[in-house]
Amino acid sequence: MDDVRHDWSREELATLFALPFADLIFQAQTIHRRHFAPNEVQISTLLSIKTGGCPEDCGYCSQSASHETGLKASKLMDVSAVVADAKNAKQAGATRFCMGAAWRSPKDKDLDAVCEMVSEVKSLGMETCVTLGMLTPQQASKLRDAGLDYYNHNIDTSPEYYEQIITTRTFQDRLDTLEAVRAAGIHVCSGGIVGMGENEADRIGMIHALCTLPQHPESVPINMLMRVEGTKLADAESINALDFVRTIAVARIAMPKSFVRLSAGREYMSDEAQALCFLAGANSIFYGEKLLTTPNPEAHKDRQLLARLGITAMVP
Ligand code: SAM
Ligand code: DTB
Ligand code: SF4
Repeated sequence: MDDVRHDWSREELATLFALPFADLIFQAQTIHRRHFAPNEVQISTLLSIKTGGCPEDCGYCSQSASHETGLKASKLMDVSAVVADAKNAKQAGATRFCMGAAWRSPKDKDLDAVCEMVSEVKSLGMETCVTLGMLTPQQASKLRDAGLDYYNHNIDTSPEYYEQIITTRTFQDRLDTLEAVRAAGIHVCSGGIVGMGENEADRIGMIHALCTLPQHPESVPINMLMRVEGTKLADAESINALDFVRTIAVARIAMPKSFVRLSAGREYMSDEAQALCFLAGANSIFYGEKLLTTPNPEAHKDRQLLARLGITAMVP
């Protein structure tokens, strides 16, 4: 059954959010089982290949030069060090390696080094993903030619709430890069962050923007804000676990064939809350003790949790 739609209205998504919890989860689980093996998750590991000193002012981010977070800025890593990290991630069980850089957009010289990282990590037999900020169509084509599988570029929040969070670029800038990535034939990874003081209408607006794209992102990360001391959002009102699970469920229903990633924030979630996220259709996680600059559950804890839930790692 083809239940993939691109004509969702915000009202329809609002109706889903308002369902009794069990009805929402039942719908999400039904759709999940139609398209995916229900007890498998895709496993990615992150590495910050260029940390801090970013000229953008994203209110949530530890790496923005506008924030005093005590984070030490560093240069782009050497290709050999990145490959060594990727080998460790593969050994630990990750099948995708995601490399993130704190750039507004890559310089051409830096892009050449990233292309080298992509082709070397790919030759280890891993899927590759990078997130480097805004791209021109030419830069996207270069990454494609290097063999890049996924490009991560989040829309972060609703179009309406966007300028409360970021003033150095527009929502449309994000859409333009997503279009360049799609046109180059690279898989799109795009999602957002909740727990930034947004309301339910913003969560609806964020999912609406994703599920009405001409093609849904293959991967949709839903991050719970990691509140970082020194950022504008250090004291943002957190989202409760059940509202977070609802956000995952609505994303699953609205984008039936996409991987929905339970992303940042697992470090502070109970096992039970994570289990509900999987039940709501999340089928991808970041694995390994660190996200980019903030903590993630220890690998042994995750192995234990997945084993207790009878969930296995997906083989791509
Ligand atoms: N600089 C590039 C960009 O912003 O597109 C790539 C790296 S950036 C750190 C990647 C994504 O991480 C952001 O778009 C945002 O969605 C997410 N992120 C950053 N800081 C976060 C935080 N404190 N909590 C949750 N997600 C966060
Ligand atoms: C995504 O959606 N989440 C990841 C990845 N894409 C690049 C990043 C999470 C970052 C959390 C904050 C940090 O560790 O700095
Ligand atoms: Fe820079 Fe990306 Fe952080 Fe924004 S989210 S400040 S663009 S590293």
